Amino acid sequence: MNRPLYSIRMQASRNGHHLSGAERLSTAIELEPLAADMVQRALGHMRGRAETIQISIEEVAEGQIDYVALPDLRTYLVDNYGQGRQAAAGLLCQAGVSPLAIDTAMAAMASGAAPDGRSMRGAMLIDAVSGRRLEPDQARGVRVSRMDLTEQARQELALGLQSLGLDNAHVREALVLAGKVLTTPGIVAELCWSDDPDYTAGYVASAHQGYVRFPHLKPLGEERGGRAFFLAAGQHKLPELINYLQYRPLLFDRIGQLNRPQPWVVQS
Ligand code: PML
Ligand code: MG
Repeated sequence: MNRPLYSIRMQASRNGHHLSGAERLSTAIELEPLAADMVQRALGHMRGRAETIQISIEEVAEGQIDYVALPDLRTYLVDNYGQGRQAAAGLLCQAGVSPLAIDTAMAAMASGAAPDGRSMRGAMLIDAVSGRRLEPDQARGVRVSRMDLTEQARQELALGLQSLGLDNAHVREALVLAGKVLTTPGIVAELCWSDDPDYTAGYVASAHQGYVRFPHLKPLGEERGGRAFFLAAGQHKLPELINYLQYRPLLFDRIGQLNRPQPWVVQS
């Protein structure tokens, strides 16, 4: 990639509520088309046209960029969101998250994790054992930004996802975001399901399992969704952790294994 790189971020809202967001790292020449795409996305969102769109662009210092590999991707086919959530809970448990913390996250995401019962703009931070919520602002949550793919990794990922019928913005962007979350010191796992009513998929991500998707983690038509990052118990260095998620620039220059979907086998 040519230098310098810029962080470009979009945040759109309607009626004072979060609608859509996007974040990329880009060269100067790509900034204008990217900004135009982001505006289009905010104006054409299926949950309504954005009333407020904020785009911010900041140069990223070259020496700060880390280069890493994306996690492996796996899809387990489940019959419905009930089975999906059970399967997701099983994987989170294996990653060291307690049943209490899993329940806290799923209950909050299902009922709207923000105080007004809507989805949060960013992620919840949850102690992986006590289930205590730790994000300083429970309306906003913590947003992850300043991460992207190198051009070559972007092309490889698009080709690989195409061959699985999965090359859409939800998958590409969530995989990159989860990839950064998994490099964050102090985070043991992530749970996410979409807040877009027509998109029922979600995933669990952890260092050992990689990015594990389920086509159903919520009912069709449901707008409540979001993200929970589970923090290693009792080792909360919140300012450092939040600073890393928001500001540490990360470029993925290698993709992981992209596995064919397989049926979820119910564990007895
Ligand atoms: C979102 O875009 O709202 C989150 C999507 C999470 C699942 C993406 C996938 O299908 O892997
Ligand atoms: Mg969304």
